[in-house]
Amino acid sequence: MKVVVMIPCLNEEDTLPLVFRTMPQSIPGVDSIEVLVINDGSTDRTVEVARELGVKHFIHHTRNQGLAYSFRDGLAGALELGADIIVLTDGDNQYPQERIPDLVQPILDGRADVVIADRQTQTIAHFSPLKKFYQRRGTWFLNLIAGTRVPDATSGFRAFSREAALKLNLVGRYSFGMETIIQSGHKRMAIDSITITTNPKTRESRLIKSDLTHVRKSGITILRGFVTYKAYAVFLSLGLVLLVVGLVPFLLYLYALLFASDSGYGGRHLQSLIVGGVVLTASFVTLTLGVVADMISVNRALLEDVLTEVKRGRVAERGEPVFGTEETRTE
Ligand SMILES: Nc1nc2c(ncn2[C@@H]2O[C@H](COP(=O)(O)OP(=O)(O)O)[C@@H](O)[C@H]2O)c(=O)[nH]1
Ligand SMILES: [Mg+2]
Repeated sequence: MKVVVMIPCLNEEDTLPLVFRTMPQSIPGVDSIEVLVINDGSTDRTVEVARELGVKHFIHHTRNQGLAYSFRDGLAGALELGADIIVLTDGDNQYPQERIPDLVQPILDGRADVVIADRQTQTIAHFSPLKKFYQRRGTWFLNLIAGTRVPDATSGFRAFSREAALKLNLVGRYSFGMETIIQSGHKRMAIDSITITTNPKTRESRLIKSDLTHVRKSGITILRGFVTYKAYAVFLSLGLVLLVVGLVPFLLYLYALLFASDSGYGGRHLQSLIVGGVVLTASFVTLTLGVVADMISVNRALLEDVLTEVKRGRVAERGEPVFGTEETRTE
């Protein structure tokens, strides 16, 4: 059983040594712990510092790619290293690395595919009341859409089973944290959480420039995830609403045409006919789009399956044990 701890780093020379100070040397039930640093175009001594700290595995981005791509590349890299469990932590020593054994335990026990640490944001002193509010509402909304019960949706202290890492296919450039939850929820992975206390702040968050931008971008991620996985439901409900709205004036016109004696072929209700016709057309287009979206989502599901198998094959080629050792495969 191998645990790979991945640390995406953008200029973390000062704080990386602190991260290693609390890194566990051994975990019961785990044979080896390896660290993978994703150097996201750092311009300081991050890489040298990491080497001095004994890091052997690196992924280098020649130019800054952002945290989402760093995470995506880190997952792929960790799989290639033969990880059974992949842990994500920050390079700014925000998270208590000494809790990694607790974080991976639900996966070791076979109870979870994904474990997300709950920072108990309502108790974090340096979070403003507004940030706490967004945090609570955002997490609530995300859970609603993803069908999950994650207490802290934006926490960056997480563990993934190999199977989860194989199945996650991330496309967004922002909020990979939320995107992973939406996908995990949709793919019916078991998500667990443990409560942690974060370390005192070492520096300002570089990711979250302003609360409002964060809310806007997270909102887009959530909506996009919803439309991606629930496209049919979105278009179908919209189409049905439009159908009902369009039918009312249309039927009014029909009624006038058929039964009102003075209407002159319903002439006085021509507006109803126009409005009804336009709305009914919109409804028809929306329903058709729903069918197309549904077909695209079938395609997406197939492509994702292929991608997962390609990744699995690549990991297997390396001579590492593929997920699904004999015992798990027969379960
Ligand atoms: N801000 C930022 N962090 C990055 C980037 N690429 C990798 N990281 C790393 O991602 C982690 C999270 O960044 P941080 O600023 O602490 O964000 P926060 O913890 O979500 O407030 C840190 O370890 C960074 O070094 C990037 O493009 N921008
Ligand atoms: Mg941080």
